[in-house]
Amino acid sequence: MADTAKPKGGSAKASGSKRRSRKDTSGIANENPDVLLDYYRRMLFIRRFEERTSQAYTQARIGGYCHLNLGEEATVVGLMSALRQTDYLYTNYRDHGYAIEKGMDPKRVMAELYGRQDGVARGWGGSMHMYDTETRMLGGYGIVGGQVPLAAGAALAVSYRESDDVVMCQMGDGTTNIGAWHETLNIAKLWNLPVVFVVINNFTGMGTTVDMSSAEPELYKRGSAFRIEGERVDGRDVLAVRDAATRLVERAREEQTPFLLEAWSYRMKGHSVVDPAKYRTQEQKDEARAKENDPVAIFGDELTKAGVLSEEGREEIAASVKERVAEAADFAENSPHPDVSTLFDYTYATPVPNESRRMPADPVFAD
Ligand SMILES: Cc1ncc(C[n+]2csc(CCOP(=O)(O)OP(=O)(O)O)c2C)c(N)n1
Repeated sequence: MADTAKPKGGSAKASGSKRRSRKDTSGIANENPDVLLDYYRRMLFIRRFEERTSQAYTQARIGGYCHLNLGEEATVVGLMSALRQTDYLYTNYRDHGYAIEKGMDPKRVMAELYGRQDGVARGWGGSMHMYDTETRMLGGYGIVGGQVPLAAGAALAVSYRESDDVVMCQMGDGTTNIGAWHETLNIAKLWNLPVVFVVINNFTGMGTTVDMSSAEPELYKRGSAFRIEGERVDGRDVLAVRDAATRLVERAREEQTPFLLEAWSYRMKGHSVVDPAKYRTQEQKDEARAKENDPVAIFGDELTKAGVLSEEGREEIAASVKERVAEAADFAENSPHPDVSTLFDYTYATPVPNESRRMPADPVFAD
């Protein structure tokens, strides 16, 4: 069981981390510069996409619950770089970056956020329910832990069909205290299912810290009750996440058995767009937004220092990302609202009249 980075208990302090040293850019020197720039571009895209989402939400263009990947960009890009296109992905409601990274068109992801007809789920799912069978992003779940047994089910199907695909199941730290999490890990190991459970430890489930809620705050060890090997990685470091995830995904594929990866990073803002995070002290807020904890800034600076990214190149990437995000927002803005008559389509197996005056408990079908 590896411990490659070490947050102190459940607090937002991350001292003692054995992260790849930022002064040492030798790791970067061995990488293909185009790949590195691609990671940087993708991380910055998620950052700007989420900022735009937050803005659109405050302008009431987006409704419902809305959770952002701000501060988790390196984890999202690192994890998705470890998957093959045919591998499956399940996530919690903090899913926008994952949907884009798994291959969904950002324009259609934004349209989904706006609740419009061209959205990936025709505007009916919204922020928490990005879903697309083509790219094998199988959701986007609002119930904490809801995705965990489903991911095991998909892994059972994969193994039953003797395919060599792997299922990745993303979740937050709070999810590890949901009953279904324990049941699923048990059966996943018992039945040797090719699934990698990934816990994004941002130190809090809403406002409850890990050490307030987990008897074993070293979350990657929690699979040991089921003999599932775990690793912990610094989720601010895109290369470290990619390497750890690749290692476990490939082992799951080869050995046909589950693994557990914990990636820790800071949630830059509140739990959701509307949460002012009053439960955090000013010091904790500053720490969560500090430049040295910002995965996008860290990586950009590393690339600049290693001579991979010039100031000019940085500006160019920033401009093209800005343009693509604006395009996504324009696309969403111009997409029509779904027609009210389609409200119950795909909801029930049998036709249900869209009777807006029908009250709860009124019979669905008239005699
Ligand atoms: C079964 C269930 N209980 C409670 C909630 C309310 N709730 C929504 S998000 C959340 C916190 C989950 O935290 P975590 O798993 O750490 O994920 P994060 O938000 O940090 O990504 C809670 C309790 C819910 N959606 N589902």
